[in-house]
Amino acid sequence: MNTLCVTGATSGFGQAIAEKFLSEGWQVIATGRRADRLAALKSQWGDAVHTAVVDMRDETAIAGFVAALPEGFKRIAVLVNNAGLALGTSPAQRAELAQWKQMIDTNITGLVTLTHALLPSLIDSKALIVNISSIAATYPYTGGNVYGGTKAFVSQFSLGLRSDLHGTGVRVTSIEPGLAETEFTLVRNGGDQAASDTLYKDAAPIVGKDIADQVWWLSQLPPHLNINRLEVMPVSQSFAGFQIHRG
Ligand code: NDP
Ligand code: 8X3
Repeated sequence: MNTLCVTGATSGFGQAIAEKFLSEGWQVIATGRRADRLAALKSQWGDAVHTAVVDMRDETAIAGFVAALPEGFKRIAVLVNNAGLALGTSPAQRAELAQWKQMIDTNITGLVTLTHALLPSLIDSKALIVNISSIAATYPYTGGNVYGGTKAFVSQFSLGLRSDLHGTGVRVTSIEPGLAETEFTLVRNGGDQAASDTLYKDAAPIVGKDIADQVWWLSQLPPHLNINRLEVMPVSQSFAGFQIHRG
């Protein structure tokens, strides 16, 4: 049976990706910090899912998680590095350093730590690695500062991995979504549900299922094809101009 490993499977994209692959008959390794959400997934899907509480900022926890993968879940066909977050919307000069560090520790350090630990086995299984980046990797916006920087890293690291893994059969894709209604904005704004609702209101944003369907499509491509990056926006979202300060 094919196995998917997805980080940050307790909500949003990660949960939708886990559920999509489970519903298609795959085995899934699902991680996150919230044990109750992982327990709910486990109780619904039983032996098809292996859950593990892993804080992506904790290198020891990541190593322990990889070492403790059950025998039947060791051969991973698709790794989705999804766990991540944005914190704050303030411009750099008013941002909190602790929030910047948490984004870097999660979105960059955690992602590369897990990838590094799994790489020998991913090469062995000629796996597909999907890294969840963002449109913020390419398009700057006020208040996006470090979050955008972490996602630029994810996109560039994905291309670098492709280069390094040349000839191994491993495929690497970065998905770069735009406006998507998950718990992302709730987290970014410290639990402010009204701020989240306002952002997505009447915008027909991307939802978790949309990205899960893209990951599924990637997993079903013939093994000679690699999608390097996949930039996805809702139709309601497009581009604005540069800002000019006068005087
Ligand atoms: P959610 O907040 O709904 O999901 C984020 C997931 O990441 C949760 O499962 C959360 O689990 C997990 N996570 C966060 N921090 C940690 C940590 N320290 N250790 C382990 N897991 C962690 O948001 P999304 O589904 O939207 O976000 C998923 C990815 O998509 C992120 O990388 C985000 O940057 C990216 N993205 C989101 C977009 C959007 O507009 N929604 C657009 C583009 C990209 P838990 O809290 O249980 O640990
Ligand atoms: C999330 C998309 O535009 O809020 O990565 O940065 S955006």
